[in-house]
Amino acid sequence: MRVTRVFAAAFVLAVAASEASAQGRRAAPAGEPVETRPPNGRDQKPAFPGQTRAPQPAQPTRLQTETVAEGLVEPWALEFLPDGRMLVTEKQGRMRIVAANGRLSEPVRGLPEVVDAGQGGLLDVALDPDYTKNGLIYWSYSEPRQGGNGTAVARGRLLTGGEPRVENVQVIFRQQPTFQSSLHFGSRLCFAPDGTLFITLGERSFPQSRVKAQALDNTLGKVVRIHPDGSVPKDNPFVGRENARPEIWSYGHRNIQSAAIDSQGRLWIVEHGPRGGDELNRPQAGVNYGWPVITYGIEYSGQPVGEGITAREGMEQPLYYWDPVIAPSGMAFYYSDRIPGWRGNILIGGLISEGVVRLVLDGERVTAEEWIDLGARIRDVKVDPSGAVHVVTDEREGRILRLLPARG
Ligand SMILES: [Ca+2]
Ligand SMILES: [Ca+2]
Repeated sequence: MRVTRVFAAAFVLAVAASEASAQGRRAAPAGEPVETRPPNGRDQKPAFPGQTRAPQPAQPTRLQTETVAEGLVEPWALEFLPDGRMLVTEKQGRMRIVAANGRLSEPVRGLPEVVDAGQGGLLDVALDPDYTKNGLIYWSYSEPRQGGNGTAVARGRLLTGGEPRVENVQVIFRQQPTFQSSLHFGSRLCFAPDGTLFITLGERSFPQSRVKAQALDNTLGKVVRIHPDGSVPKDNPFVGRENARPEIWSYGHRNIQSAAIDSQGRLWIVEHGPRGGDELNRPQAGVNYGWPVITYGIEYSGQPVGEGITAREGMEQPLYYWDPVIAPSGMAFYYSDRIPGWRGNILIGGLISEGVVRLVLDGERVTAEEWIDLGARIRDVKVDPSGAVHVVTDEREGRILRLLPARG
């Protein structure tokens, strides 16, 4: 035990040399929005004041960045185990346990095969709310199937002594229908305080699949809510409705790769928009979030999406949107005082934006937006119990970085 501690201390000294400072990107002065480029949807107007381009905070956050671990291949998701180690997925299909000193375990054995293509692979991971008692973990992945592939969620008991492995693996959810696509799998996993599991999904991107986000007979472009064993909660909004999948919670989504539960137990998501049109939403039971009928932004081709409209009766407006996009990844709420002024903020990993996007909230309104520039595509964001922010970088030689207030 003593030897381990000494080794850990030596490692921290070693990483100290690679510390770099990070701070809010200041393309524009304080009080102005960080985004200064013109929107892609040139003629589009927000539905209410403050729906996009909130001002930057008066003072930029000054942080220091440390490298906690290296050598991960395209890491996708990070979760803390109760003992301080980290569970990390690698998109190509591996899961590893990362010790506090940065040492990587062998890949966890017993995971099912994944389709490692495009956006597909081994994706999110989550711990059971009773993990300390039952050892259960849950993971999402693109599942190879007859005629194509689809997002699936499995669970199993994680054994971390010796060579790590999962046992009693059970698939608890399969997105339907199967589709041949390497795009828009979603898929974050979030446990609500009532013990139900939210799964956020994509619509597989193609014109013939994305329209299914508006239909209730499938699980493309949906948020789904199930019990941990895969059964459907009786109070889901479409239980008992004809031609509707009972596991659906909300619909009309594009590709949700960002999700977190707030201190009141509510689910928040950020979904990837088209060219322009990333959206912050707080999905509520049975509500239609509009894709692909209404959206901000335009097609990658430059054409309007559908009729090119941003609002329609019966379709919910995003709480906030970005045009141009940030390309959201993982997301976390910050409930600590360790980084002053951040309590209650949303932190969103940015792929294109290469850092962390921080949103200050007043209720459901975004009142300020700051970009923490990290110079690398960020794939997940997690806060450890001490209030240190951890991110994984979306790289062939991926890293875990730790963000703390700058010294001095
Ligand atoms: Ca996760
Ligand atoms: Ca929407």
